[in-house]
Amino acid sequence: MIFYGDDSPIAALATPPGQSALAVIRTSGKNAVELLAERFSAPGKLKTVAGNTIVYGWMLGKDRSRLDETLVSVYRAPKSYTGEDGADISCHGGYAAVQAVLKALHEAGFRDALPGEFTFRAFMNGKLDLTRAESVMEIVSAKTGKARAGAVRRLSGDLEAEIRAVKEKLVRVLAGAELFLDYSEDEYAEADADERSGMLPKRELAREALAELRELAASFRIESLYQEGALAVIAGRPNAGKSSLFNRLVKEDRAIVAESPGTTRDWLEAWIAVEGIPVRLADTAGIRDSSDIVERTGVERSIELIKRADVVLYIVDGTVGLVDEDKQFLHSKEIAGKPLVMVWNKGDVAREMTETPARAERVSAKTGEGVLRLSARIAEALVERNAGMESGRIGVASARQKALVDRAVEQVADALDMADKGKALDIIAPSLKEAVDCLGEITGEVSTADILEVMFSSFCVGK
Ligand SMILES: Nc1nc2c(ncn2[C@@H]2O[C@H](COP(=O)(O)OP(=O)(O)OP(=O)(O)O)[C@@H](O)[C@H]2O)c(=O)[nH]1
Ligand SMILES: [Mg+2]
Repeated sequence: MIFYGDDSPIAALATPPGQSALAVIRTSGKNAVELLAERFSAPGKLKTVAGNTIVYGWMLGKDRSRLDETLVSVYRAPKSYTGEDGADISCHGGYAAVQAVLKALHEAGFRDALPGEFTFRAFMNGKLDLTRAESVMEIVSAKTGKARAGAVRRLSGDLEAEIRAVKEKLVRVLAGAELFLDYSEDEYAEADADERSGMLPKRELAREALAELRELAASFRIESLYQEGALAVIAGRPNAGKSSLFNRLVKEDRAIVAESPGTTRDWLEAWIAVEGIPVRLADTAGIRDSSDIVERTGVERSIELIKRADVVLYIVDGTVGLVDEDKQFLHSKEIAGKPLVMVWNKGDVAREMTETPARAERVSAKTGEGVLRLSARIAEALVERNAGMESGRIGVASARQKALVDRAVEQVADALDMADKGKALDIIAPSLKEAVDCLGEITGEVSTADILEVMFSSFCVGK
């Protein structure tokens, strides 16, 4: 059984397996450089160079035969990602080359790294707090520039600083309260009458902290919008031009377009980036009553998909205008309360726009006219739905962080509520203490082995 948290020498491929020009194999741990030197063509050099130095040489087999030509970046504790001694081996990116080097490392005494074990060690050695450790995986999986930018801010410590600042406020409130708890009765009698009646000193500071915590909790939805993305479903009557618009937005001829209504049956999907938001765009079968069993099944599936959508793009054929079937559907329960973007399509030949249930965008899937404006509308609808964060502020990004912020909000709100009701300080203080602990858990000052293991095991190997 292998556990996180020792300092044994570990190795892992940090780049995707497969054929590529180069691959990077990472190592870290006790005596990592010395062990590596046993299978390196220039062992003396490797063992004596200063940290952050690159050494050229060959990785060698058991029989000293050459396995692959490499460049080895040597790191010395504590100046490394993990805070330990280690080396990154840049070798050739073929399957056999990588396997040969890994085998040599195993023979030299390295074991395979567990998922996230490098970052785990970095955390344990005080190189990163937990918010920054989590942001490492966010960067690895970021699908758009905005998602990456948010993750980079967290990696740079912006969220850590924000959490620490709120925590600091609560600690000051708590310190004030504990001072009062320590007072003898005489001293208490002399205490400021205002404070005494309030029972909880520095209550304004607690309120400030609560407001900031609430803002942080609300920021989660917008952050996860950029990290996880959203589902946008194209709907409308047959022949409105849904598939044409899908192709236009995907920038590829994916969906079949035809003059006959009822062309699309199975729905299609593709990921696109809309103003930095990863959007899963789905093209569906045109909605109408049909006697054709295949088409009818397609329509049922469209409706199922619409129910799950984060935003619906409802396409109207601008050469026909809004007809009863459109109106019926737009007032149906499937679409009620959903963010809706109306599209007046076939703008190149369409008639004047008439009244629609929501402001419509006039576009032409054929010429591309109006499509940029449409993208902006889609982004707007998604952001509005997830609003709650002042722009420019950094948000919480993981469900773990969100749950802890929520608990802190609850505890501080409880504490303030009790204070307002004139409850004694010794009853109020534990709630504040719990809130402080929650915030400490977000950054990892307070943490248990279980939590860490669950968190890091979701990382990829080699990170
Ligand atoms: N002039 C013009 N024709 C368009 C435009 N968009 C779509 N069309 C035409 O309208 C017809 C139907 O287009 P589709 O994209 O297949 O329509 P759909 O909504 O996917 O239809 P179903 O899959 O049957 O529900 C095709 O002949 C397209 O060439 C447009 O912006 N301008
Ligand atoms: Mg279609």
